[in-house]
Amino acid sequence: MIELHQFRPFWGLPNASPFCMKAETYLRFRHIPYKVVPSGPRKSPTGKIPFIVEDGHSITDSEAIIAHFENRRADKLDDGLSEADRATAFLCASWWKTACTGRSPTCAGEIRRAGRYSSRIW
Ligand SMILES: N[C@@H](CCC(=O)N[C@@H](CS)C(=O)NCC(=O)O)C(=O)O
Repeated sequence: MIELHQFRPFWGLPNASPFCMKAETYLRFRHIPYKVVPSGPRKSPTGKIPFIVEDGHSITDSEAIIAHFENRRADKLDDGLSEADRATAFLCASWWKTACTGRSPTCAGEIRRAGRYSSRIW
């Protein structure tokens, strides 16, 4: 069984960490069996959570966790999305990461990168 190491539920949310919530939402969406192990950054190999442990191997970073499972699948998460939808999804994900890490108050770079996905809307 895959172990998902993350914070306990908090503030009425499944998780106060957007990264933990993202990883858990992905596992639920893909119907991948897992069990939550309440944890914290100090227990993580990289000092950040979430991380998973599968067959004794750990994977940290929500993006790496998702990529780990997506690489095993023929059907991809964004199959069926239009170019415009892909661009919007990319923009939202990029903005959210920027907002969470507090790196930049603007989305200019993300908008330009999203533009590469869809010449029709940018
Ligand atoms: N890029 C990582 C970010 C994970 C992250 O920043 N987690 C925070 C909790 S929301 C953390 O563990 N912070 C501890 C620290 O930075 O010391 C991911 O997507 O999983």
